[in-house]
Amino acid sequence: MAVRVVHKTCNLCEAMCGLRIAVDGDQVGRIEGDPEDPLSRGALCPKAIALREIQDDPDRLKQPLRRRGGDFEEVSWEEALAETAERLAAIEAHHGKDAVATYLGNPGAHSLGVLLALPLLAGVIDTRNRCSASSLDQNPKHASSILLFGNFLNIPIPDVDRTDFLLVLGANPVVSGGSLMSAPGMRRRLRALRERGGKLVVVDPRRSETAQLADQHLYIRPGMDGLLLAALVHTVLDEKLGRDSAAAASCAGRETLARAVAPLSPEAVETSLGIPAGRVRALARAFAAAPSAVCYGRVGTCQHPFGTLCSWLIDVLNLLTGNLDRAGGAMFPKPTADLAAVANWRGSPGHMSRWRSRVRGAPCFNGELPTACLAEEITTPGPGQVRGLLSIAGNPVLSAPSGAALGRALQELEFFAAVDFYLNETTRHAQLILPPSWSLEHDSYELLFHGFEVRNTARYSPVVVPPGPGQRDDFEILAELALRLAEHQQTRAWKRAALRLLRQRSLVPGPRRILDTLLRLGPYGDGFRPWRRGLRLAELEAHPSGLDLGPLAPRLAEVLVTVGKQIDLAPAEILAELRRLQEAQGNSEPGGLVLIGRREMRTNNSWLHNTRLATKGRERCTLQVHPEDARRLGLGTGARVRITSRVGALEVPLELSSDLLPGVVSLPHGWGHHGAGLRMRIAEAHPGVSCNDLVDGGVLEPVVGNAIFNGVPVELAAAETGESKQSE
Ligand SMILES: Nc1nc2c(c(=O)[nH]1)N[C@H]1C(S)=C(S)[C@@H](COP(=O)(O)OP(=O)(O)OC[C@H]3O[C@@H](n4cnc5c(=O)[nH]c(N)nc54)[C@H](O)[C@@H]3O)O[C@H]1N2
Ligand SMILES: Nc1nc2c(c(=O)[nH]1)N[C@H]1C(S)=C(S)[C@@H](COP(=O)(O)OP(=O)(O)OC[C@H]3O[C@@H](n4cnc5c(=O)[nH]c(N)nc54)[C@H](O)[C@@H]3O)O[C@H]1N2
Ligand code: SF4
Ligand SMILES: [Mo]
Repeated sequence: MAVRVVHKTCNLCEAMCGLRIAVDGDQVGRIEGDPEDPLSRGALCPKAIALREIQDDPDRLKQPLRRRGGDFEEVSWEEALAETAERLAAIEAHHGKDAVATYLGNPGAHSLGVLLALPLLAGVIDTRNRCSASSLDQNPKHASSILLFGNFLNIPIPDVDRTDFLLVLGANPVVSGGSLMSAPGMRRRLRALRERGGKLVVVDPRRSETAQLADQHLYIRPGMDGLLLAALVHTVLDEKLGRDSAAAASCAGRETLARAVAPLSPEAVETSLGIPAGRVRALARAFAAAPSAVCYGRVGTCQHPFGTLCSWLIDVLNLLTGNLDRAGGAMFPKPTADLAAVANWRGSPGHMSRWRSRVRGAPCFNGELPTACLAEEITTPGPGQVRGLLSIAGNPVLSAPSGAALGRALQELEFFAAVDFYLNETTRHAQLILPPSWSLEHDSYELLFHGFEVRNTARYSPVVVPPGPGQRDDFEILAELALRLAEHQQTRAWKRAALRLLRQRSLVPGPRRILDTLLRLGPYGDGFRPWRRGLRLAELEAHPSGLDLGPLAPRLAEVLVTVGKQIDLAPAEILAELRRLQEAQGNSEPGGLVLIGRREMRTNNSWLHNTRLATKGRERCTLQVHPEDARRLGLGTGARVRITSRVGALEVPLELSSDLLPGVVSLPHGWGHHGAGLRMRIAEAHPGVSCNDLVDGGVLEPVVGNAIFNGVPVELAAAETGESKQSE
């Protein structure tokens, strides 16, 4: 059979590289970057190969599994779906709505099927115990957008291709591919920035791969970014470095903000921050004076004790210097399917914490329970106790703080179903696993991430290889579950019958129809007016390399949905955080060792480890320690070290690295493939340890309840044994 080439957007990370995949029959062959993709222009990273490895992975589940004793048995889809709906409905009926929790993991945000089925599911699983990877990741960014612009999805994105000055805090886009800044080929883009005379400044406790490309790298002690950002904003206000702009004209509360940051001048914070005041002032002046500039912060400033404050100060620094909503600054993309507009239309543009968690009273931001609270909500008796869980595309046992404790809590659930194609550290605790087809086996569109890209583009991906017999995609599984749950909840016979008919006749529109509708109703669509030309799915299909919709253009006036279209520079939440920052500065103790994370090119959170790509060659799950610290502690090269935090202890191989700020050690997350009953043979042979067994889930960022993964106080000692060890 002739080899076909199928165009596909890589869905592994937010870079959304356009790929060309050679297919011979059902066999996936060569994978290369698509030079005609308007966003990625041929860029890709080594992880693209993993698409093929996962396609061919014999450990990937294709048939539902049901727990039987200590093992699993294959069951039919009918049995699996019927039982899942029945058990979840029974828990809800007996113990109330909040007794069922849900967890949505990161790949769900890349899955068209998951995203389109979520509103259906949310309609039937009406619980306060809804969790997701967002509270491990970007909720502080959403909070900043709610506070400033009124909608959690309108996030200003660095216009990296046109800026003259990029200030990066707590992100390593050269390796991560960029996040809330879809910008494939970041290395090339940053080189282009410097070639056109622009400047790159990186603030990071580690000389990261991005810092290595920078004009200036400022080392920062983890958790100190609030001080730096407040001092920058202070300097801009104090020295009147701001610039007029339409955005600045919409602001209220400037004087209150100036008063709130007054005690946080570069001079006042110098000792705690560890960066000379003169350098901070010089940075503020250079940033403000650049023809265009943009400050960008990601997980390093979100998984942070002051995550919301940092994210907000970053947006405000851009705003005050006239860099919000203008070319080369921070801009709002205009996606084909405008989910922010849909959220406005549905009356759900996002909200700050409206209630607190049952057990510890943590803030539940934007309708979600912090994932770090899930374990205690399962194990603590009382009204509202979680007894059932539906997890979709997530592996929180490895990805959430105090992951080992969550693993133990999952065993106490009355019922747990997971929609996932791996039998991993989380799903092994489920009673039922419902495996969806893999990304290459269904069509796709990055519904969410086109809203966060550095250029407006759109690319639809068709099926690359057909799914095997009986396989179902995420949408089919979740929509069916939603309908079955609705049937159980219905007390009227005729409504139950109507729902059954809908389900049995497959009358619910599928992802293609819904996507087409979203496109037609979106900013480039025909609005269903026959006399108008406009974007439809058919047009995307006619452009397999994607459509170029042009560079980002100003649209603040259009996206702003705050009262009176005003931007409040002094919201109560932020003023309180500035006071807390000031107090924390007074109490800051001179540091012992602290732990930070690390992402590496060949891994993606916890779930690419069952590939040769992620596991061949040198060991990646190592603890990096600065040579000075190692010498002081008497730890030699090649040694194994015991690392202890307040909540756990691990033994790991040591790797010396002078890229770290002394006093900071680094361990990647997503490893730790130990435990009975896993079905990931390659990962199990290269298990590593889970750094989240050291991260303390008891301490959360107070505004949105985000997890704090970095800056964990730890102690090191020579290991007692020769093997990587992890408590179960
Ligand atoms: N210490 C530390 N911990 C962290 C982080 C950190 O920086 N440091 N980062 C955090 C961040 S940013 C994130 S986003 C989270 C990620 O946390 P999670 O999303 O909970 O974890 P993942 O490892 O991404 O697991 C994804 C799961 O989805 C499954 N999957 C993959 N594709 C699909 C699909 O198409 N459909 C379905 N149904 N399932 C699929 C995989 O098999 C895997 O089990 O981790 C967080 N944890
Ligand atoms: N290869 C690979 N790519 C990925 C992923 C992956 O696991 N592997 N995960 C994907 C996901 S889910 C996400 S959310 C994105 C994240 O993408 P990024 O936000 O770029 O994430 P990281 O690469 O972890 O970069 C965070 C940086 O913050 C630094 N840091 C840690 N603590 C602090 C601090 O207190 N202050 C400052 N200023 N810096 C600090 C770290 O040293 C690190 O360099 O990456 C995505 N892409
Ligand atoms: S950077 Fe790598 S993982 Fe991310 S989309 Fe591109 S090819 Fe895929
Ligand atoms: Mo993430």
